[in-house]
Amino acid sequence: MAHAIIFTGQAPRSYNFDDLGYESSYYSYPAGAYKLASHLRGLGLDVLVVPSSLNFTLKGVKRIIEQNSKDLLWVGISTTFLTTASSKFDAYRHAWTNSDEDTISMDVLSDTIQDHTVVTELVWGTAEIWRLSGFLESKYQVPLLVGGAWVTGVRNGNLTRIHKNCHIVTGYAEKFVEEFTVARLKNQAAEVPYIVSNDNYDSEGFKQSTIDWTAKDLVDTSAWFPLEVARGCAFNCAYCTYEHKNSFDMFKDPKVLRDELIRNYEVHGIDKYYLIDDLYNDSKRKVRVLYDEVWSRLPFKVEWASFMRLDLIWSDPESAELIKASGAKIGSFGIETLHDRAGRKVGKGLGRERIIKTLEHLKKVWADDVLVHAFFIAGLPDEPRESIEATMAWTESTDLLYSANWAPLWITPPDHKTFVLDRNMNAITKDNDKYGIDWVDKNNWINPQGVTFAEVSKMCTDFYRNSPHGIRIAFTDYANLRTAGMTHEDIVGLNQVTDSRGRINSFLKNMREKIDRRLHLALDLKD
Ligand code: B12
Ligand code: SF4
Repeated sequence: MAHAIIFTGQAPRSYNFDDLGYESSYYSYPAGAYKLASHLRGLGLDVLVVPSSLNFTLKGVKRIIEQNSKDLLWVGISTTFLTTASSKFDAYRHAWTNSDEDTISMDVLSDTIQDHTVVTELVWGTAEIWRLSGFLESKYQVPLLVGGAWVTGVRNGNLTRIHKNCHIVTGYAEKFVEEFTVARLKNQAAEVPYIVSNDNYDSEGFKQSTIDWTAKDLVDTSAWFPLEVARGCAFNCAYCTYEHKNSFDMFKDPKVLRDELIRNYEVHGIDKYYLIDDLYNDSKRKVRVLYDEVWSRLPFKVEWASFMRLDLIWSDPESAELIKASGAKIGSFGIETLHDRAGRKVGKGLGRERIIKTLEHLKKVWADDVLVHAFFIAGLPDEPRESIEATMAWTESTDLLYSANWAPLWITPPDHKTFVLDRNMNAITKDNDKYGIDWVDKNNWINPQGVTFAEVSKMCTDFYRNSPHGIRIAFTDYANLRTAGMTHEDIVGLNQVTDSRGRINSFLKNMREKIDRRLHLALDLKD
């Protein structure tokens, strides 16, 4: 039985714009669905979260619902990572609807892997959501709730039709699902609109909240788990599309966090995490409070991976030592550019000289114990093509970085503005004139330096294709590789071996087996 069933998962994602490593992301446990489940379980309700959902056909989805349909009040889909940039959905969607099997093979799913950079669609799109809504209405008289980052940022989830039995829920949703579920339990469900704009960003509630894993969540302690540490980011970068930037002091109560870590360890043996925190080191105080009151006071050792910001290491050099002592194994830093003027213009004003000095400081303090991964953006206003090329070459050759990712600058095209919400557009999108942006055609911008989106997209793709090592490991990729069985030293060593792709692939075979095992366990879940 279950009062609610939430389907979640992650769409295929490549490390490298080829097929390398796409399986690894399927095995994650996306935080959003488990967070809602914990919240409802705290009220005594029974919630089933189904991971790796894209691997189930319609038949498999119906089987899981049927087995757990006693007391069912609603079914949900968590869209946070169910998007992909692919244009090749046909084989997948045909198999999803028509297959006699419960699961979809990894090979069919891998065809939906992103083949360009513009994400516009959910893998379970209008037709699949419509079909599921109709099925739930006729068979169980329960609604389908579609929530998560995609529908929060994109008007109506970019779905062309919304079934009357489907409600799109935007924003953080703990409070909404509580009220909705309790009302349905008491048979009091009032009229709920198709689109629930659910903006109750409840900072006090968040600070006291946890994700409490249960056996039903198919916890595999070889995996790295999400740990929500903070919500929101204190900065306001001009290229950023995240709706909760400019929010301060949003990290969890240290005692609550410490108790959560201890419970996870004592009950399940979980000791490896990727932090759900847009910026772990966004204040001096936070790094110290979390070290003093959480990490240094655990009776066991924890390892973690997170986003971080380099200018805050510059202004607080001592924090590097504290972050290492807290358990960090890799930090992903948004450096974006080494071009001083371009950096200043978008809110990354550290500048080339200080960036290099700070990286040297990290090299000294962290050595190979904590890896430095960096994100770069190609095509920032004010940066000439030659400067982008020189920095790309530098990212290949420097030993100050373990790995680097390059992405083209994203500016929402004019004809996407009908479906992207205002708060999810970055400052450059909102004021093309201020940044000197023109549109060559509907998907291709040109900046004052004559650099175009098409050109930088190709530069980024070539960067991946031509890389001698072919690995681009950001903090969650690191977590995935550790889940696949690689040690920290194996990952450090990838930069020294000639066939790093082959080496990664040999470990990713383990991932396929893990996914298969978990799919079968999920298919059999019932009370
Ligand atoms: C961690 C993270 C990653 C990790 C994922 C690791 C993992 N498996 O968990 C990595 C680095 C791999 C990643 C990749 C990408 N990410 Co990311 N990522 C995040 C980040 C920082 C945290 C996500 C998270 O777990 N949040 C915490 C949970 C609790 O929040 P939540 O999922 O939103 O859930 C709440 C609500 O949405 C709602 N809700 C969620 N599910 C449901 C279901 C129902 C039924 C209901 C009612 C409500 C509901 O209730 C929840 C609790 O309040 C967010 C930014 C952020 N702070 O949220 C970006 C974010 C989700 N990522 C984003 C993007 C764009 C991407 C990429 C596409 C980037 C790229 N171009 O490659 C890829 C996705 C590729 C793919 N298909 O998987 C965007 C999504 C924008 C959008 N509109 O969809 C975000 C929001 C950042 C941004 N720019 O604004 N990401
Ligand atoms: S890019 Fe990162 S640091 Fe800048 S506002 Fe967005 S989340 Fe914050």
